[in-house]
Amino acid sequence: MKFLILCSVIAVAASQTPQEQLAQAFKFLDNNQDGFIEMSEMKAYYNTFDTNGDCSVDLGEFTAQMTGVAANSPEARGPFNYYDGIDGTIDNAITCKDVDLLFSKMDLNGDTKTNLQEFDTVFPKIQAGIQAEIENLKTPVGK
Ligand SMILES: [Ca+2]
Ligand SMILES: [Ca+2]
Ligand SMILES: [Ca+2]
Repeated sequence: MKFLILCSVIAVAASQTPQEQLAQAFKFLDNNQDGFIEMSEMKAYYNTFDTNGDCSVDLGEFTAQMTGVAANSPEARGPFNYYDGIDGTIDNAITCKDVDLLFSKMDLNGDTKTNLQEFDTVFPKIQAGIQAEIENLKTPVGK
């Protein structure tokens, strides 16, 4: 369940509706259950990946949180590439900057909190972005 957001495309149960997935993901990230996802809560989640605390999560740290997914499979690489590239550079690291930018993507009205309505708007886009990365990786090079 740890990897719910970062690997949302593969982690969620197929039996759930998109709305259920969304509500579950929101509830998971809203650690203190006050109805808002705060930066501190995003950081806490990020820190479960960034186990050595250097503000950089590499593919190894990322996939260490996944079960049943090969480290270099499209299903692992796709979400990694998506989050890695949020700051506009693919440097094989999901950095604190990527997370900051992910959070500002979610906080549409800029009040430093993400409510369910904002999450409802942004989460499907994140999922679509990840899906696109996975499809991209599955397409043979040179096509
Ligand atoms: Ca909260
Ligand atoms: Ca990066
Ligand atoms: Ca907000």
